[in-house]
Amino acid sequence: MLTLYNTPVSVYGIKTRILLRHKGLKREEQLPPGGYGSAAYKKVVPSGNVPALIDDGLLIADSEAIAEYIEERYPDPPMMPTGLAARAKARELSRFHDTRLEPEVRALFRVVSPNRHDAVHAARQAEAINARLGQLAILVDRRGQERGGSGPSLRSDAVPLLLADCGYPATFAWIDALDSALDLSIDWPGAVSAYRWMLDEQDAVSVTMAGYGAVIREWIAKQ
Ligand SMILES: N[C@@H](CCC(=O)N[C@@H](CS)C(=O)NCC(=O)O)C(=O)O
Repeated sequence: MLTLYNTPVSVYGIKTRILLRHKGLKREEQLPPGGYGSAAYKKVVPSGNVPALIDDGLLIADSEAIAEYIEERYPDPPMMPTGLAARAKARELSRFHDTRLEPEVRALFRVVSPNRHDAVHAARQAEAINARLGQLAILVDRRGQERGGSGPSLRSDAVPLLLADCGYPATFAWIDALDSALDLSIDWPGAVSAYRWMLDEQDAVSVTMAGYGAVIREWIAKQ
């Protein structure tokens, strides 16, 4: 049995839950003692962040490290394509989520409270998110190969869901919720909407994401 330190609202926690569900791996979830970033939790996970996974006594923090470990330790069903180029492009897609798109979304958390409303910051982040969605459209649109898009086919019947896909559903849900709360005028490129629908058709995504919109709205209402 795997142990996952997680909080219900964590984007990277949802990313890891989707991965574990698709792999058919059972987990026991624990809230970080004292909350994430607390001294008590840092005694267990030195960086203090969630998610963190314990497998057979081995503790791993960071969702990317967890994902790559799980893929090597539990290779069935595979969640990486075959071939050097496709594997490299899959890693690129995964890093794009964690280092490009999601940080622009997270930057809105501090202005979501009506008491801390900042229209200039919200407008700047909306522009940044729209720019990132435009870049993502190129990455997920296979026709965009010559412009740096995915190029080699990443998905197949044997690999319908990639490690790289698992972060996106939660971030897309946050964009929807923040767009409603802050009126951001988000533009969803057609290729990103098609990618999103394709992900939603995966059981691991639809089952894991059920109820997450309500968790986000509750978090926003509490700010
Ligand atoms: N790159 C990390 C990011 C994880 C992350 O930012 N987690 C947030 C919750 S969604 C967190 O733990 N924040 C508290 C902290 O970093 O101290 C990963 O992929 O796991």
